[in-house]
Amino acid sequence: MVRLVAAAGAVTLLLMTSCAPAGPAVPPASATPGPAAAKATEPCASGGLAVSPLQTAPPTTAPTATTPAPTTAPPATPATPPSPTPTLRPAPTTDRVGFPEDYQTKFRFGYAYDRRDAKSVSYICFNDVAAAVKQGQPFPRGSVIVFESWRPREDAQGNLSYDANGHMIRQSLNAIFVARKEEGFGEAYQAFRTGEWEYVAYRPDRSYQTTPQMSGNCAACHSAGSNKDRDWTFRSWELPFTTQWAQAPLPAANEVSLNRMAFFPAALTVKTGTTVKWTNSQVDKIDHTVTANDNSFSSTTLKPGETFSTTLTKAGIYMYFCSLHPDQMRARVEVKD
Ligand SMILES: [Cu+2]
Repeated sequence: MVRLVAAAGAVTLLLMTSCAPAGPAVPPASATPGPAAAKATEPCASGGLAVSPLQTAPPTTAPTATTPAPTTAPPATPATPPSPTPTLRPAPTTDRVGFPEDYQTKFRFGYAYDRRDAKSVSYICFNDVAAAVKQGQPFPRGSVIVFESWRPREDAQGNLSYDANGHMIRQSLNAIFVARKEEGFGEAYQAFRTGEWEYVAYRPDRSYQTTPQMSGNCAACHSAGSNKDRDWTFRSWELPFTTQWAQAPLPAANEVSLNRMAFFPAALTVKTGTTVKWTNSQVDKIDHTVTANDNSFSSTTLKPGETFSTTLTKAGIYMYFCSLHPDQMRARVEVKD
């Protein structure tokens, strides 16, 4: 079978949505440029399953940040995370990204990522400039990357449905994250600048989900979770060149995934005496920690694929965070008798 792989990397702009352990193993990132990626030839909309109902999907609620509701303040300890950076970070005042009209027919399909942990499907497409990038190389100016976030089909019990190939079925389009790279872009993000990328997110009706003025969060997340060697994208140097599809594991009972700069589920309830297990994604190649605000438990740095477990013997609500990404990654586990 001819693999049309790759286009470029995928980026993914995540915003504070997701992140979880990985699906298929991916090769180590290479510092040297790999072979030229086979140019993706499939139109964006046909790379996966059915054509995306861009016009008809109703706008849905924006993904919520993982920040859990405040609860009883934990005792002050060295583990207490710093306060999150105020929401309004420096950002562009105007939209220089632009809704990419006709991207479903004119852009190239990059890859799909079934986020079983987050119950979403990430669907990545590139314009021709971005699709022509070679593995290990930065995206050229003029690159536009689209990341559709879909709600997957579930049955009446809330179980995910799969097609004959084992792929999650895209049900409704939630948001269209767009990143554009142009000369001089990104400077407005100041300390959170990620090269020459600027970010915006739209709803299917083309209204803003994340305005330019609020897109500092996008830059901050890419800045914290990626780096210059990856051109500030996520997974772009590995995944699209090896497969056009990946699947994050569905966290088992009493387990939490660390993926895409977030914990899944962000709120977990267990019985007293339960051992809870956290697993870092293998896809994103980002280190994380699992650290309780009150320091009642803490992992060491978890490399991709590594796990941390702790037995929670005392009832209560435990707020925890990633000490490497305290602005983006906060969650909670409630322990009940
Ligand atoms: Cu982290």
